[in-house]
Amino acid sequence: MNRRKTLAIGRKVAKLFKVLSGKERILIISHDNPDPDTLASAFALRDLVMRKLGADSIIAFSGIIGRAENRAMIKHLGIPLKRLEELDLSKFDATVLVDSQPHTGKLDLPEDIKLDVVIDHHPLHRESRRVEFHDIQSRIGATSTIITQYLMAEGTEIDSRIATALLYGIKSDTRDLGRETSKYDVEAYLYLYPRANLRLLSKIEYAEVPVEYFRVYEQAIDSALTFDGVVVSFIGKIDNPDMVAEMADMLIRLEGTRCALVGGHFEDGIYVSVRTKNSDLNAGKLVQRVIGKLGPSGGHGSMSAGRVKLGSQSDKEKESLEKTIIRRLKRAMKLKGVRARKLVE
Ligand SMILES: [Mn+2]
Repeated sequence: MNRRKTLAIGRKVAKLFKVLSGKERILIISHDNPDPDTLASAFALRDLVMRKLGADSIIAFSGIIGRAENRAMIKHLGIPLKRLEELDLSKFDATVLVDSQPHTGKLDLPEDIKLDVVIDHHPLHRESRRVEFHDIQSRIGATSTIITQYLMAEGTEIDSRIATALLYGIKSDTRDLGRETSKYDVEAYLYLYPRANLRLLSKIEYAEVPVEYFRVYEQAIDSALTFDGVVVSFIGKIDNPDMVAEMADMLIRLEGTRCALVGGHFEDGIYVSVRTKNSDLNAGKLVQRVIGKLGPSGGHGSMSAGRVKLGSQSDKEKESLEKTIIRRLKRAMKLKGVRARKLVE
């Protein structure tokens, strides 16, 4: 970072500290079903407020930590987490949200919660402007980059576990700096790299997976249908909602594919994940057209997600919802009349 940028970020951090000063117990909330970027951001921010302000701080999440890599990250880096629903929120005097914003598809916050700080890299939601400290930078590839900038401006040494977490947060959100990456992500990455524990990073990235993982892989491939550059797969019941994103990441790699959509049933919803390859195809807008009023949705340029809320529908009705999703996707992708083919016969 050049001197001017460092100064500007230094002022921003000073404002953050001002908003949080005197607060004794700070709650940091990740988005639901937390991914590496939200976990790393929360972990680093917790360390920062504890060191600088002497505050007590807890990281809380809702949902499930599904991916084997994410579980390995928590274990190897020692990220302390609590379940949001088990906490008495009245015991905290400040609340921080990282890598998400209120009323987005990625987050089901308790109604009465008041946010003091929001730090995120998704498109700005109007409501975030009302939060006393909001730092929303949609051109940046990862919230971990924003937090790394705070640490760079601070200029103090970074603990290697925190550097490893932030490095992995950037790596996973930007797919190794290859997707939606700004020069600031590259800069933060290079700053963190020599400070990170690469042996632990490798243990996280190549974490062991349970046999269930391969079952879902088989299901995703077996159910996949292709429509002229678009791949769709509904993978049935899943034991963690991250699997739809993971399978969409896998299917978008198919040669000649512009868009991949994967859906799976988890608890009371159909979770949907969308990936696009061309920059003229916005995955966030696409998922909104597909999900519409069926539930919350949102995302970035090339990756997005949504959730269709289910009530007590029969299996048949659930199947017809999946058909609706496919029909809307075909309409949005101008594929009317194109017949489906099985990906693998
Ligand atoms: Mn993120």
